[in-house]
Amino acid sequence: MEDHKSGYVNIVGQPNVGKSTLLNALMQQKVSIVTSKPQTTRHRIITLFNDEDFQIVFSDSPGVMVTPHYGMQESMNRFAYSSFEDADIILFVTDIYEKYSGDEKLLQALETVSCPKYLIINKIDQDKTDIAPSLVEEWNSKIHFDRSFLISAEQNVSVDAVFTAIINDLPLSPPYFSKEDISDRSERFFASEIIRESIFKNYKQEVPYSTEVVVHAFKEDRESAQPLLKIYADIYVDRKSQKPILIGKNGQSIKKLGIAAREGLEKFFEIHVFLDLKVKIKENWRDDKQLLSHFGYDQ
Ligand SMILES: Nc1nc2c(ncn2[C@@H]2O[C@H](COP(=O)(O)OP(=O)(O)OP(=O)(O)O)[C@@H](O)[C@H]2O)c(=O)[nH]1
Ligand SMILES: [Mg+2]
Repeated sequence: MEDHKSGYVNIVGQPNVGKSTLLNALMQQKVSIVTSKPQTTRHRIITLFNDEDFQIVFSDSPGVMVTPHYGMQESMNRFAYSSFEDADIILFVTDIYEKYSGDEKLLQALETVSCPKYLIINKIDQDKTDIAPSLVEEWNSKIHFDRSFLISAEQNVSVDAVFTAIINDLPLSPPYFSKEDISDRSERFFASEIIRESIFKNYKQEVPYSTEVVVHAFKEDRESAQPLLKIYADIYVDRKSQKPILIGKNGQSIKKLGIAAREGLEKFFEIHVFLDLKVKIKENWRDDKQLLSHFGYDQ
């Protein structure tokens, strides 16, 4: 136990750069939802990589925003910035499309944090003009990073090098969590995230951003001949006009959503799933303190 290593490895960066994709690649399994839209991740999600000699406490976080518009986004930013407070190692993820950021608050947080920090330039699989090395230089001329990596989280390029560096830099410490655990989040949370991922993938414009998913019943049906997980979830929208959009003509859209979400849930929980989705309206929930707290956006 004296040689045991453990610590918080916190993934931070701007929206859509591939933070959650990197987390999944490091964990070697899907734990965080990924979509092509920015602001997919809304909470800090702790997941554990357990081994006999070490426990990595990974933390995924929302992408930091310069100007949050809703109470919900302010909370997301608070969650993101809290990642600087308990980090043993910071993974700052950016991609080949993002130039040195003008987000002073983010840069200052990166500069002042004293733990090892890695610069991770992602999506090099799309780097047709070989711009990545100059980006490493540019970022390092502004902030001192302890290590720099060019990776493709999606195609698993050099993710192993990041993992090896983490093990090397992880402090000596007993484990923070039970080695039986894989996350600090409940199965209901993961279920609601997987449903939300399908909403992000199936709807356009404002709809994904104005929805919240709450799983209110989650139970394994042991009576049925085949093991079956029953999940009942409410989808909250923040304007009346969005309910018919979610449901679609003759219920076509929500049916399509249900099929996609069920597939994602079955893959994650490795069991047949019955999914019941209801759409409810909570006007302006994204700015309603009480509802935000109810939906888990306070800290
Ligand atoms: N080509 C390419 N695309 C990637 C790579 N990594 C992530 N992506 C894509 O980039 C998009 C955003 O990925 P996410 O992992 O959701 O990004 P994120 O930083 O967690 O985003 P937020 O949660 O919104 O802050 C998705 O469409 C991913 O498929 C990569 O290495 N190469
Ligand atoms: Mg994310």
